[in-house]
Amino acid sequence: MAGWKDGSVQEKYRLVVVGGGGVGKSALTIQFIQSYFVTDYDPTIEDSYTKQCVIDERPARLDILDTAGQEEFGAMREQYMRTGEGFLLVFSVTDRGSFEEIYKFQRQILRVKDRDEFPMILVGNKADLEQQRQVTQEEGQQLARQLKVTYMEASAKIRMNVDQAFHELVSYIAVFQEQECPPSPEPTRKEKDKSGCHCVIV
Ligand SMILES: Nc1nc2c(ncn2[C@@H]2O[C@H](COP(=O)(O)OP(=O)(O)OP(=O)(O)O)[C@@H](O)[C@H]2O)c(=O)[nH]1
Ligand SMILES: [Mg+2]
Repeated sequence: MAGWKDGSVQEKYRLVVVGGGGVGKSALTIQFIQSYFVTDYDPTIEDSYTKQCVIDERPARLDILDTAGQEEFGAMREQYMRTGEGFLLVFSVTDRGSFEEIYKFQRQILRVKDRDEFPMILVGNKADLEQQRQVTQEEGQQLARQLKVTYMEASAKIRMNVDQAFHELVSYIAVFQEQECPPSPEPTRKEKDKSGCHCVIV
């Protein structure tokens, strides 16, 4: 559910930014929240941010978790996957390895959520570095089709598709949550819920 138990009527969404080390998760998040580009690389352990915005003409509060890409900080992964309501799967178009890791992140999210589908967006970051590109746009699109998510190329540096990626994810979460059956008190509702949920938007 979007709402928390504080009585507020405002929609709240918990977004999680995942992907390999150095792909630009923090740079995208900080560009989105604070509108500047971080040039230094300071590996993240875990940072959270809040942003108020209007999405699909509705006020919303986004709680964004910027996670660790580096494996040694990956211990909290299952925990944030459990609480996240939508995920940005980020790789760098200049780093083939980060592209190949995406599948693993998606599998883990779906396993933790016990779902076949869940709100996610595939983001190919660092699209400004055309000369260093190791993943083509077609390959990104192909992977997205395979994962049943939308693909967006982005650049935290030139602020390309930054707002769009976050906003689009929130729209997917809203659609997904509307399609969900009314929340049941048991945390382990399974087959019934799954049947009605098709949140693929291409
Ligand atoms: N040219 C270019 N550089 C970028 C872009 N996004 C991030 N970078 C740079 O890439 C490096 C790593 O960026 P981070 O945002 O720290 O990467 P991260 O995914 O948060 O890394 P971890 O926290 O270790 O998981 C930094 O030096 C950034 O300035 C981009 O869109 N274009
Ligand atoms: Mg980071």
